[in-house]
Amino acid sequence: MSAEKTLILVKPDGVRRGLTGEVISRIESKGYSIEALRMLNADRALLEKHYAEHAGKPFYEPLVEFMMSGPIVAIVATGNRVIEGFRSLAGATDPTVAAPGTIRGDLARDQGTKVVQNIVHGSDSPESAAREISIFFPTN
Ligand code: IDP
Ligand code: MG
Repeated sequence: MSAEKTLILVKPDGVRRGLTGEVISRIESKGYSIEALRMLNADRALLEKHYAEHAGKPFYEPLVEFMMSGPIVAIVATGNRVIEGFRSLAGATDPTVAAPGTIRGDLARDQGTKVVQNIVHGSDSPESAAREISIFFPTN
């Protein structure tokens, strides 16, 4: 059976603050492999596809604007149960209450913005992972 894959994004706040290496280090230190990686400036069309499930929510437009505010780094990581494992490394969505020891708990906090700036994205299911990987790595 081939190893599971997930799509991880270092969001613009993470890239701006120089935390890309820290995020990659945590992924690799946990034992997952980096299979693909690219830095890009995501445009609205790409982000609207990626965040389609959130369309209509109050934080949707701020989220899309935030994700266009600077470069992001897209990563495909692999390993058994990597989807669940990376969500665990990332911590809770709200960085104020994300557990210390997690990426969001250690490295992010509430900035008083309309959208929560929390360093990383990680796919939440095998279906999301396949869909999101095909958006960011169309040839994979
Ligand atoms: P996740 O990134 O932990 O999977 P989602 O619910 O998928 O969280 O939300 C996507 C992103 O939208 C979050 O990472 C965060 O940046 C932002 N977000 C989610 N819920 C809220 C909210 O209630 N207020 C502000 N921003 C939010
Ligand atoms: Mg999500």
